[in-house]
Amino acid sequence: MKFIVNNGGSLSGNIRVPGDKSISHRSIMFGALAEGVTRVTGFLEGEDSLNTMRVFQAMGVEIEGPEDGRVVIHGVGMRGLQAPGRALDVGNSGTSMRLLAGLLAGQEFDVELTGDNSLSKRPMKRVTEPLARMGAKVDTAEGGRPPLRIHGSGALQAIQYAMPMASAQVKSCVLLAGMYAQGKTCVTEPAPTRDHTERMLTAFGWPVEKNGDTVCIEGPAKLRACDIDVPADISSAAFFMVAASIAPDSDITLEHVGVNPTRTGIIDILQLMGANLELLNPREVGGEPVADIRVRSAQLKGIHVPEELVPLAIDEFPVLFVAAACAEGETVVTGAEELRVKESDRIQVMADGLQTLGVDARPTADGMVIQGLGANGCLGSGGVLSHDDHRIAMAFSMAALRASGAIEIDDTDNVNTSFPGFVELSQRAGLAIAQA
Ligand code: SPQ
Repeated sequence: MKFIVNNGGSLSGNIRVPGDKSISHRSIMFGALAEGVTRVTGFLEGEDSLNTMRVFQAMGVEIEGPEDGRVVIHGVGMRGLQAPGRALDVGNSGTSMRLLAGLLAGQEFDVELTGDNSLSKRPMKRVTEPLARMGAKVDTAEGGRPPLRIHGSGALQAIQYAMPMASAQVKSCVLLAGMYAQGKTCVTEPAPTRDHTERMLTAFGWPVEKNGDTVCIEGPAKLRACDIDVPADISSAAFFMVAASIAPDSDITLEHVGVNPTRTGIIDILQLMGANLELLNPREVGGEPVADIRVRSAQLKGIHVPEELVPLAIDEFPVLFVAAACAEGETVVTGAEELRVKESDRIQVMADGLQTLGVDARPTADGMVIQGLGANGCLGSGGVLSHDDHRIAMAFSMAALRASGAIEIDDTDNVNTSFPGFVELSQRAGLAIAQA
């Protein structure tokens, strides 16, 4: 599959992007281990969260749906999972593999986790190392890559873990393993990262202690089923925030977006660049803050992105680089080396694509320096490669709004991992996009 996006256009109307991927994964994990029936609405029916769902079905959990975002999970309790009898394939999903590694290390059976080509290149030592300290035995392929072979022992030791990098997946992995350890497991993070795991543990009735940059849980305990309303994914909404900012005469409202403060770096960064964003009707839904976001066109300016905002916007950098290319002046991103180990090397791949479109984008070890084209500037046209990375494909789709001709993006199947219906919703919003 490829996208062909004709240049020009503006965005308008009200749209709701699909459910939050991070929250959808966690709703299945906690719902499966809880006692009782968990009802989820707004579930992301994308390949990544569906893979998490299939994994638990393979371990004997009855899950109904998804149907229009509704999922019903019949929890089996902390000790109710069954050995799957085959390797568990999580496809492209780093979140599934890293969180499941922690959760499965606490089981009494052996299990193998595999993934697709892209996931098989991603680093897993970051989770196997703390798990080994907890007494888990996890084998990896060479260089700490997938597949992971997890030898269940059922008995883990609680640890105090200081994470070497700001990663919500590592933090969540250790906390999930900590549910199966005797005593207090604590994780300290070098910078705040998304806290959906902590919020959901609390919603399911497991006490969570938060002290500055350290979060602790104590095992053993039980999870009690609850209802979860998944808000629209701010990482998916981000494409339209940038699109409406860079395309002239745009005025769009993104409905029911999750605005958890550990995820709103994109809003802060765009506002520093001069974007016209308004948060309307703020409310709280099932322990997560939600708002409608109105975005109107604005002349963006280049900035040095504050490093403390980087982990709070980590998945939004592909599209932020597009915003920087349309801004007036220079944008500098530093402290973002984690971008190199996502579904693709998001620094190199974005720099290559932007250069193909005539932008002066210079990759650095931990970020990028981009010379913006300014108010009257136009990106070039032609073919760019997504390297099978959903966020790269969607970011370059938005670039066409300010290009001199059509942009063609190769290998776009992967967009279904996080944003099913992307083409149709983008067309409705005003993008001249087709797939072939
Ligand atoms: O699940 P996956 O493939 O790792 O997805 C990505 C994405 O762009 O959708 C990253 F490539 O999101 C991660 C995110 O980057 C989802 C996530 C989570 O749900 O806990 C945390 C972040 O990863 P990390 O490594 O910073 O913890």
